[in-house]
Amino acid sequence: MSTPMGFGRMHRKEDARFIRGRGSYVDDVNLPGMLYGAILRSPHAHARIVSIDTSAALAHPKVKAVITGETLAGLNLAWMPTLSADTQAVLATDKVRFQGQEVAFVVAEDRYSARDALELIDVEYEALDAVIDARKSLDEGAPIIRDDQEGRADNKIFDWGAGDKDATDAVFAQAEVTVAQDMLYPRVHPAPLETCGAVADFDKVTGKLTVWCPTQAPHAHRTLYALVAGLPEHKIRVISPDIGGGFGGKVGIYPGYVCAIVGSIVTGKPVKWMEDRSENLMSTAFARDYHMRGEVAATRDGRIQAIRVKVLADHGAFNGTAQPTKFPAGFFHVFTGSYDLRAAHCEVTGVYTNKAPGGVAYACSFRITEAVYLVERMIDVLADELGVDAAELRMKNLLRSEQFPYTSPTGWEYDSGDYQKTLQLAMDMAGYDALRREQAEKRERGELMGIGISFFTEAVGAGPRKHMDILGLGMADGAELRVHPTGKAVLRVSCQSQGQGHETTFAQIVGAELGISPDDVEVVHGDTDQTPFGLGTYGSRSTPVSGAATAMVARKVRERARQVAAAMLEASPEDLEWTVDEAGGSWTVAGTGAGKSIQEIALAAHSNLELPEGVEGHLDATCVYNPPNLTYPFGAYICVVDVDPGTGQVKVRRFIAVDDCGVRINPMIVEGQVHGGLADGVGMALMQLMAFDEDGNHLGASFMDYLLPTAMECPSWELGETVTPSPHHPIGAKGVGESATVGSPPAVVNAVLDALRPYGVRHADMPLTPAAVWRAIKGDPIRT
Ligand code: PCD
Repeated sequence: MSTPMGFGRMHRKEDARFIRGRGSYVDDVNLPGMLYGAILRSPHAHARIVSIDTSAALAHPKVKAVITGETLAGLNLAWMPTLSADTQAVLATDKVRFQGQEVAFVVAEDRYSARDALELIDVEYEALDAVIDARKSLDEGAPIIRDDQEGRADNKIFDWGAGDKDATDAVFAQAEVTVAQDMLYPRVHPAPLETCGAVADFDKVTGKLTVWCPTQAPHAHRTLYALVAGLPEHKIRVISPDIGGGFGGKVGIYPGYVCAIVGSIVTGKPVKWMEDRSENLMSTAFARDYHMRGEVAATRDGRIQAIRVKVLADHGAFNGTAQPTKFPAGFFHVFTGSYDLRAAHCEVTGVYTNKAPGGVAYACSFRITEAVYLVERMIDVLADELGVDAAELRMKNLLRSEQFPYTSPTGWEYDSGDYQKTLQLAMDMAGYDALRREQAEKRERGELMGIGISFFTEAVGAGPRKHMDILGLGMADGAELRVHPTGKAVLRVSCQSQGQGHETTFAQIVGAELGISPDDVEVVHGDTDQTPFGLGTYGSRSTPVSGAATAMVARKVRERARQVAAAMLEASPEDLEWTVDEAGGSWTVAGTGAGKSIQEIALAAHSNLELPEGVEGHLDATCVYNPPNLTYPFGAYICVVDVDPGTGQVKVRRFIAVDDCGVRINPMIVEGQVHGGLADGVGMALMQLMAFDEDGNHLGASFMDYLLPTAMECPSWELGETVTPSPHHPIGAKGVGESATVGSPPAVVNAVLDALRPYGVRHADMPLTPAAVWRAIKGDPIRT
């Protein structure tokens, strides 16, 4: 595959190392004299710590240090801030609040001795009643989980609402038809193949701390460490090496990272800590866990008028969800979906439970996945009530292209869209009418075939400084572009690839703007000493924010090149035109054909060419991009399933996904992103659940119990695209990394429930395992 000058399909530059097994992950970092850490975790979901005896562990010949909450309390590090302005115990001091919580940290000469020594630590616990079901967390007499917080008398974290309650209630009071449905978006886990870990190296001589860890947000980590530890930022270097998947689970700071740092400070040696699979599933950030009740008001002829939503959000023992602080429930605002509504209102109550903290945006811009699931299930519930086709109902109510930019009832401005076109394309690709006919014939024969649709709008690219921040840090991203004398370039960005292919697509953006080959652009990321400040990669924000910064910085370079070219051509800069052809980019004198290529200009910029007053040499530039708005990608998905009435087994036979993420930089990468997200969605809809027993024992701490989708469960995806550029993004691109994870679960669930229509089942909660489907067929759908 040849390398395009700018946008287009090209193989990923980073694959040269990945497919040869030459990637370098945190566990590949091995430093001289390095020690190994291991974490002792709580067996209880809720218990008071009576005493901790570490003497036997300390006596182990290979143990160098044992750190407890008490050690950390002495350093004022027993608690750390979370991304939502709560605190989280690094190592428990007073109580343990979920099974798997961090209690002590052993540092030893090797990994095995560190693990062995954990068994020598004697902790006396006094078990307490646990709150596992969020619906019981606010009951009178429920045990108080966060009694570390002064004056706390219950388990409520926040009440939040959006929209206009009175206007919405008024529409409901007059409505011809209303439907209501309770549903759970269950607790799931990002489960990246690479678990979390860190190598910390504190150099006593220089006072510099270097931390390697697979963080999605290296700069935010560094600032937090600086604030908490009181070290200046230039004495802290965070290096995020290659990452084996993040999916939102690697945004926050985990206790293990802090323990590795303290371990290095205490022992004077580098310390490595790597989680195992069970630790990852039990203690790092989970996602979702939203108990939702949706209501829709409509006219009898199928005009949707209003939506009303109540949510109980289970945030676990510490409120650690990564969210812009001004939006306590993240971006749940998009619960109004892609439809033309008169009024909308939602209320979200966040609560503590004795489960691992998180509420992380797993492949989801904050809480968009839950919102999209809710509204897309509700549309199907309404279609069922009205006895109309679900596609037709959507088509009738989708926003029309002339309504954009569109201000939603919750006050968000959708930048651009052409929704009917996208849904129509998906229906054409699916052969929708023929599928419905096939389904009707099969129903006659007692065969269960289902067709499920979802239409989603996301809000990605957080975010405009005036509206969004994380812990007070604004969400603008920097970019630096250095152009060598030969015209080869180095781009430095703050965002951090976890497999998305930034080294390729960001080079393509520079390539397109400067008319050079992406092969001639090196992308540097993931090292705070080498990159400008910015908030990192999550919520599909890299292309909308850092990608925009990249285009803008390249344009600055191009403008500098114009000044230099003018001096070279003895022309006035205004008379020069920028052109890009197969040979590359150049500034030429309008009408004359005389011109200089970007490479010639770069060389001249570093030469003794005399430049006019005020024109600097070199072409290097920097930029900070503050996005004016989020970008709003959207898509139409159609899923076809066959359900075995004898076993409840669901087979996803076809999946048609039409995505619109504006201009595509690298269509091949975009398709790869969509493939991954669709597989994720099939997993969540059919297989995945973080389950607990009533005492809070974790029932899914391995991949034997927590099921990941494989090629076996996935059909051959059928992808389509429409392109509606974002009007405010410099290259018209919108984010896409999470679209398919957001949009696919409702399509799969809608398809399964469509298959079960002959049994009169209106809703059943995910995951739709064979047992769950079987019970739904028997008239007893699982209500988790
Ligand atoms: N693109 C293009 N075009 C367009 C868009 C986009 O081309 N229009 C491309 C780019 O550039 C890149 C990708 O694609 O490369 C993606 O992008 P975005 O959308 O911007 O995103 P980002 O930011 O970069 O990323 C992030 C995401 C997320 S968020 C998630 S989850 C996931 C996804 O990403 N993760 C992951 N995907 C992925 N992949 C992989 N491989 N791995 C991972 O880990 Mo969160 O919030 O964190 O939850």
